[in-house]
Amino acid sequence: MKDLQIIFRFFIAALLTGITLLSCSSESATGNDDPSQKTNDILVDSMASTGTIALFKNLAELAGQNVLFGHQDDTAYGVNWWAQPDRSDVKAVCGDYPAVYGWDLGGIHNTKNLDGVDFEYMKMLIREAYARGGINTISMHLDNPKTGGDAWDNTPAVSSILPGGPHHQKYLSTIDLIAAFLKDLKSGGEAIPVIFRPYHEHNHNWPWWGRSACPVEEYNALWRMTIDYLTGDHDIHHLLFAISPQEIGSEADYLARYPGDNFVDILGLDDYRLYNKANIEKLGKSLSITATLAESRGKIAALTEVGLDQIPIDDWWTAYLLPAIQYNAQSRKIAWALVWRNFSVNHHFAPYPGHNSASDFVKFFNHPLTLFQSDLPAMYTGE
Ligand code: BMA
Repeated sequence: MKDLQIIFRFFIAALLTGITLLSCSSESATGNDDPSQKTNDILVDSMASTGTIALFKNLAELAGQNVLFGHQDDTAYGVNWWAQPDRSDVKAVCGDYPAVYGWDLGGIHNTKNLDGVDFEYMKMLIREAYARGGINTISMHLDNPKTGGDAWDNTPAVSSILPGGPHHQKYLSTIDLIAAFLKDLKSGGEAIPVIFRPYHEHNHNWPWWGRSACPVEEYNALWRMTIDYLTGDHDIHHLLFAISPQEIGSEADYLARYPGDNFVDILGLDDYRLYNKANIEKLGKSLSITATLAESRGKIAALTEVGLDQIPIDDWWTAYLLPAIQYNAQSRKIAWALVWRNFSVNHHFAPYPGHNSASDFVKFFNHPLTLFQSDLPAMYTGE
């Protein structure tokens, strides 16, 4: 066992050296002219904080051995409760918090996000999750910047917010609000590392940054502009950048809308097709494709969104989700799998006490592959 561990550590060290060498061969997206401020050669942000670099390396080390469980808005609310200290439906069912906590900055102009979570309260929950050693990931269902409609208003808008466009400055002021939120995520003066996942599901048609509303060049320009603005103008250095197309079928499919390796740290996948057994293979293959692409680029893969609304299948966790993740040696290399929010009895993706899938979820929790909050090693330290 010990020998195996030594061999494994050697393998990981070799992998990380490989990652460094691979990344050295290309300019970092946010490369700074002043080499003294450079902290790393492996991330999008060449000035990323020590904790952010450690988070990436620790996730890379865990991937392949374990899969972290994540849940959107886990501690903010659940089925039949709202904003209660330390409460979590996941914890109520299995005794532990998730390892990954998802949040969303849609509605950043208001005091509450699009789903009613107060932004100041969300900051507090992010700090609490970090204090427990958990991992925070942030998506953004931002309103359509041209029409003022919601994220699902797919009236073309991106060309109008790119440099030179009539809504460019106004859009940057929205990103200023995002930046202010991110800068406020501190613990003892140190910025809390966050996995930032903007403009998700961009190969589908529903959002204004989606396929029908914006050509690939515009999407890539939007992605790069946002990242450059946050890391450059705002000097924010505690982010890992995750991209997440939805339900892809091939490598070409995945890369059809992709801003480039210099702008992506984590290759995610969102997939909501796991409602029958035939689709276990579909998800397994998609994960395998995603993980293989990530591996060849020195990046991390993740199942950034997955789930079945209301989970009407009693053994969904161990007979659907686990087999999809364990489909092959590649698919199981994803670092985490995050299910969506628990809003109500009619809209939830994790079980709550008394739920028909609760006992199967406990089996999923006890499975050696899955990691929850208390299973996590220190994620923000290490060489
Ligand atoms: C969707 C639903 C919506 C919600 C949105 C953003 O999948 O849960 O109710 O507003 O995500 O969280």
